[in-house]
Amino acid sequence: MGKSTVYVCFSILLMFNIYSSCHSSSLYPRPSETRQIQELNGMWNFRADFSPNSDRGFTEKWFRFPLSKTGPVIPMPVPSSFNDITTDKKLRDFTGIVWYDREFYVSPDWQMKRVVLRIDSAHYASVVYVNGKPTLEHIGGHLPFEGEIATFLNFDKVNRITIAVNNTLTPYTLPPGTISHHKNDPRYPPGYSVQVLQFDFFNYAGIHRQVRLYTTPAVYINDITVTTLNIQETNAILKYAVKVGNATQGTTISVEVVNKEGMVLASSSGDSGNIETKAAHLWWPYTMNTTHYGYLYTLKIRGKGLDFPLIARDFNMLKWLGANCFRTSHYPYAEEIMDQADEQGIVVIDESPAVGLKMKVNFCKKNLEYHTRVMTELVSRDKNRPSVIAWSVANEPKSDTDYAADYFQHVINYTKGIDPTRPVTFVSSSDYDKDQVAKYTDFQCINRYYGWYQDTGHTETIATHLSYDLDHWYKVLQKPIMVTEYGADTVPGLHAEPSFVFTEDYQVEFLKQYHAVFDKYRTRFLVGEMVWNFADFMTDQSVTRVLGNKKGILTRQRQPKAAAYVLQTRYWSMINATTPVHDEL
Ligand code: GCB
Repeated sequence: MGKSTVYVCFSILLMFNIYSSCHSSSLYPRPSETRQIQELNGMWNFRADFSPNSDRGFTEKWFRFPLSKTGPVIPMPVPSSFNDITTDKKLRDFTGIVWYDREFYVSPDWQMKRVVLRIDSAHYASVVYVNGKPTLEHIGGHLPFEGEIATFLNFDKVNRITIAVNNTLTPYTLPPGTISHHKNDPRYPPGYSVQVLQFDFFNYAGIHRQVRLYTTPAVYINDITVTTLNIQETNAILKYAVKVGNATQGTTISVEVVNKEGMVLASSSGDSGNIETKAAHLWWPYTMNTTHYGYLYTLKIRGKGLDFPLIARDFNMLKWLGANCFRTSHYPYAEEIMDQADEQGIVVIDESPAVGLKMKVNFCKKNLEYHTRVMTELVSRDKNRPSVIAWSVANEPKSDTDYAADYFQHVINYTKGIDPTRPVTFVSSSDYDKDQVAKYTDFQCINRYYGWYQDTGHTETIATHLSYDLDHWYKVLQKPIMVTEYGADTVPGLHAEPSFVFTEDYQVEFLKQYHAVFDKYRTRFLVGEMVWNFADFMTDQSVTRVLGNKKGILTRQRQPKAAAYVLQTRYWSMINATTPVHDEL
């Protein structure tokens, strides 16, 4: 009997009985005169459900009691991915449902307030119980969700929160995956099945980001949207819209524009309108000012398993390199990372988790609906961020098909509809003459691996390939183009002269070939270059990956390989030079 690949039969959505319940959240919790925050981060109790269909927890209703009463538990930090915490291989590679719980108290003062539970990200689908009662459900691993929980809380005794998280990826999840079953195959252990991924990073899972309670008054601000209508020197006209929850007839809304020092610059009233303000400063990347043009350069950083020291280190390294942009490949990053991009002047192309849409079934109607819902969640989370200059709806889908064209025409137009102020793109790995989706984007991103996956070892072919490619893409599209990936796997410390694949010398030579071509095109229609990758990262096990993807210019510990110095010299010389004009745009 051979290997068979079938779609996961215990669909996560069925198992959790979640079809439509989704409480997306747009305003990040911030303490104020009227809002208090209580963190639920820290060590939780944890157990993976290793039963054959990973459904014992639900059939035995583990959420009714403390997890420690229904079986063994281990301590698990929240936020984190559970995979790399223990030395248990079975847990690292686990596919199915894991359970978390912990106890907490809330102040009796909160009894009169709205209490909201917010989970910034749990991968992939979650059901949340408070004191044994189902409270929240969410599908999707990279965006926040929240809900009111006051009615479930005890104010005079301890509370328990239990969260079940299923990391199974199916053809109907974003990103999609399949489960390969080898049931009744004597060459495999009984019941053997394995998660098959359609993308190139480890499917880290668990409660990745912060879990918090916060309070609001009974009448509260639910959402705010701010767009800049016009700016003349330092006079700006801002358009705003405020959504109020539980508004009553007597509810009034006052709006103030406040600068960083807390000084009120302008004010208005009403739930929407325009405000004119003086002393406005346009947000610029730290590498640019008004005399510079928008050429962007750089890379991807890590977005899973929220880690403040790592975030700080990454932004230090971005600035050390002189990089001014990143794409959130291939899923939305933590809000704390986005805050740093806003604060520190780093441009972001904000990408959805739609990576690896390769099979026809991934483009079905159900997925299309879900994909637009994810875009809504992403846009509502990040719409007010000055650093976000564009939305990327997907990375490397099968864009050379008519079904992808129909699907993405819809997703791209939908995204433009919910945010008419920003360009929308997707990242293509197709050829210029085969791609059927690029015609719908505002600018086009392409990933290219000449001298690596193609003509491996032959850096002398890079210049001709790349020039040919860029010329033809531009001829067809007549719009700005960005190379969002180019790179070579490099094991730190490996050297060979003349260069050889996987050595630091090869990565340096390889990148220099690309840069020579970019320099010819960046005064024309090429609007950005992003090396793949900022740092090495973990992937599934495969014969092409040596403990992960090694295309980082930094190691996974964020130390430079030789190529990092090549990029540092390049980026800083661009910062210090008079910036090119895009003649053809
Ligand atoms: C790609 C993918 C990225 C991979 C990269 C590689 O085209 O977008 O996720 O990691 O290639 O190194 O193969």
